[in-house]
Amino acid sequence: MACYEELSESVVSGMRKKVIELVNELIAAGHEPMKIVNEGLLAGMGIVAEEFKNGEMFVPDVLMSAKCMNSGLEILKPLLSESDMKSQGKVIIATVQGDLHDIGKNLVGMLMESGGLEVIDLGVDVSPEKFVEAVKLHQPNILGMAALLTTTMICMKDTIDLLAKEGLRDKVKVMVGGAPLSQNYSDSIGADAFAPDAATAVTLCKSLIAQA
Ligand code: B1M
Repeated sequence: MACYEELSESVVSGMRKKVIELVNELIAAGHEPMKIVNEGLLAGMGIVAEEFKNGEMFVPDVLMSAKCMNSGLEILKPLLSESDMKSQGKVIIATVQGDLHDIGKNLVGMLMESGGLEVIDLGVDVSPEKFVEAVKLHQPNILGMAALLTTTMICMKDTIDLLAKEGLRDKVKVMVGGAPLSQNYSDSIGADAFAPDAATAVTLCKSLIAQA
């Protein structure tokens, strides 16, 4: 008989077939779909985020776990009520102009989705104008910018300045991240938060949304 612990362990281990099998077994046994999400899939991703932060798990394993979680969610989605599906907040995320690195940004986006946030990913090489246009269109709680090159970090400031020029700066919280960044740099460009890793990004997003 499948249990939540076995399901969360299978997410952590990246065993996609097992996750699908266990989710189906739990549904067939009459378990509440939202409980399967929270106590099985999300519990597993919580462990993944923590282990990744502590250097006990690496990028490919995290991606496998995220795939497992998504496969489980796909089965459960049609069974979840509208209120179950309500997102905890909306995040726009992208890599800044001139920068094509997206591995870290994708990881952050996946963990955010796993953590119950709605994520709109604009991709890579995104200009300040595109960011601002997207903020106007989607009205997110958080605008997340990633940069991996010292030469592209400055685009984050350009975007924040353009948000201010367009009267949008107080409408959205700005989070920045990427290997060359620091808390000092984030402060110097007027961002609201800097996350050194994906797990912290999720925690910070949620606390920024809760504070607003
Ligand atoms: Co590039 N590259 N690269 N590269 N590349 C770096 C960044 C570099 C440090 C390598 C080096 O020289 N040692 C260097 C930058 C030097 C600098 O600016 N000072 C560099 C360079 C120079 C270049 C090119 C210019 C090389 C060339 O063509 N001459 C070129 C630039 C292309 C461009 O962007 N215009 C280039 C190209 C590439 C590839 C295409 C080959 C490939 C990218 C593939 C891809 O992303 N799809 C690549 C890669 C893979 C790297 C390294 C090796 C790895 C980056 C990575 O994915 N790390 C990198 C060296 C390194 O970092 N050690 C390097 C793993 C990832 C999980 O970590 O992205 O830091 P990271 O994300 C973390 C955190 O930072 C944080 O959470 C993530 C998970 O914990 N985080 C956020 C990230 N985004 C966040 C957003 C948030 C919050 C947290 O909120 C919004």
